Amino acid sequence: MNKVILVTGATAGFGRAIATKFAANGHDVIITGRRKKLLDELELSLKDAYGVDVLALHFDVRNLAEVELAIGSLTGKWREIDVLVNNAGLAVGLNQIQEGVIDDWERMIDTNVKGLLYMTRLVSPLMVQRKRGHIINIGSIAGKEVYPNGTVYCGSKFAVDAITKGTRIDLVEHHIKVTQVAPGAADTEFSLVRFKGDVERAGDVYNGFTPLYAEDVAEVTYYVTTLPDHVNINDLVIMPTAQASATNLVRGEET
Ligand code: NDP
Ligand code: 8X3
Repeated sequence: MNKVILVTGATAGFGRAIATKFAANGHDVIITGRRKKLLDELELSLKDAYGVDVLALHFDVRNLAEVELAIGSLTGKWREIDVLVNNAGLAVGLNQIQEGVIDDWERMIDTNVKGLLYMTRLVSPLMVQRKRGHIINIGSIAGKEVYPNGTVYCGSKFAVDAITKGTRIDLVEHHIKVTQVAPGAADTEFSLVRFKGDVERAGDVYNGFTPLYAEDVAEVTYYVTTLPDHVNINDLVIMPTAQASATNLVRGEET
């Protein structure tokens, strides 16, 4: 049966790969993000390659009015969202707390925590009405372990961990699955964003080991939606083989 999947942050990285994976398996996708040109290109390429229906919604998850407008604009089958993937997120900066940049903190907390909450608040009632649905929050190993200079990013992802657990408790009586997918180091635009466009510094993050790729995360995100109705994966941590924990990464050998 084909489903309707809404993926936030589909213009790059995991979100783009997740939308592609679902479309490749015949599902209709709602793709969202701030970069309209990339969204429009993805819409065309998914329709063309897989013949599925694609709806591109251009908004910033930090802006409640924009989120309300976007979800409020859905009609017909697009309101019957089977899977919400709360993926939009970012790290900005890498500093000790006493030197932290307040604007960086606000971007992370507003996107990773409040944006995810806005989306969940607006989409979950549609699922409750239908007594079906699956919410997948993209957390991080940074939501399981704190690492140096990552206080606020880690704090935002610990919040995603807690919000995922609470959401599951709230929605269990409505037969709605809630899953967290928590990846380790993955080569996407993530580090370029964290280091504010510094290509060299971003590239160094992935030197000397084989990181996760967006397609790896898309694979497991898709997998958790393929299980029988009575089975839910609560929490899935996916790491590069070369990475044992947030701070324990073996470099020097490509695996
Ligand atoms: P990318 O930077 O490649 O992609 C991030 C996506 O989020 C983009 O599509 C971007 O779209 C979207 N986004 C960011 N801010 C907003 C916003 N305010 N409103 C709407 N969309 C937004 O990073 P990843 O794919 O790596 O990251 C995806 C998620 O995975 C994030 O939550 C991140 O924290 C998490 N993660 C990443 C890991 C990694 O190592 N890469 C590991 C673990 C978790 P646009 O700019 O067009 O708005
Ligand atoms: C993103 C990966 O290494 O910053 O969540 O935790 S890391």
